[in-house]
Amino acid sequence: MNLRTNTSFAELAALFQSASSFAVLAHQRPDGDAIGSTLALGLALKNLGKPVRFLNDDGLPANLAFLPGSDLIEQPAPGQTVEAEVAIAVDCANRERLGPNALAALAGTRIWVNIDHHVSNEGYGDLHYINSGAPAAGEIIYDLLTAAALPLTQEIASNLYVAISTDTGSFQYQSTTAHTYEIAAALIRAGINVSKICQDTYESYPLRRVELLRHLLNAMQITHGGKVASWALTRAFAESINMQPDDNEGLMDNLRSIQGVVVAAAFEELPGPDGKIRLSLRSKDPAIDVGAVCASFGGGGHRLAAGARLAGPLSDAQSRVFQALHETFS
Ligand SMILES: [Mn+2]
Repeated sequence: MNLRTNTSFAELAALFQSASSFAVLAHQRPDGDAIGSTLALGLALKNLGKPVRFLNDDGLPANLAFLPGSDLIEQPAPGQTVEAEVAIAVDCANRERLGPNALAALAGTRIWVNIDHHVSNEGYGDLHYINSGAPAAGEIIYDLLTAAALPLTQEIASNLYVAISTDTGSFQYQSTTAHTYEIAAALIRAGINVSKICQDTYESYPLRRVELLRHLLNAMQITHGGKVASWALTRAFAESINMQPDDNEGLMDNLRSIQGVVVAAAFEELPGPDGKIRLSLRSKDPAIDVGAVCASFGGGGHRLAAGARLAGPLSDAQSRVFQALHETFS
């Protein structure tokens, strides 16, 4: 719930012109939308001749290193200070998810701006622009850059294309609109190489990811009369293949692709002494609000895509979530 109203693109455009320096950052465990939006906005500000720092608390995931400008992403070290007059958070529903080192590094920042598309966004920051109808933060960044008359270079366009493509399941999810396709057309007109970008995004996976897919296909469970497909990834298996944090990104699409399945659920035993379980839920039916299910476990997200962290052990977390899904269906 946003307690205050959105700022305007005009006000943000004026801030971009008047401020002396910027930092752009996104949520921890960044995905294509987080990094693509960070880079697109940051590069546009850099092209104004302003000093820009590009931060992510978890750094750049290896699978996004093909993005133009990705070498600019810095992972702040504990205790590091980053000087910026304005910090702009993109694609991040709450302040904490920006990460402790990034937040500490930017503690001296004068103005915080929050640009996001998560319905659960708390409206943190001095100025915010939240559009929960946008399928990706990248779509808002495109609209903002256009409104601010900032040039859409090929580098910026490539980052926006990946941001939007990855958050829409390649322009397929329900949130995808005619406007989304119009933006894609504008990005193509800006000179991006779509087939190369798609190959870099969707056909350049490490073998570890295919090992995870094999595990998923062997371990998946179909429950709730065929409406729920779930996968539980154990720490033991993850360690046996030396799994990296982003290796399982998007793998649960294999669960949601099954005929009759309405909700896909992925459980992952996280590393660390507290034995937490990461839950990811995806719904194919707007009447089944997995955002609400995740919120009941202290998490959040969107109606059709959400997540939470639960106390372990794995089997307990599974039965609590299965019970909550059972109640959602009845
Ligand atoms: Mn996003």
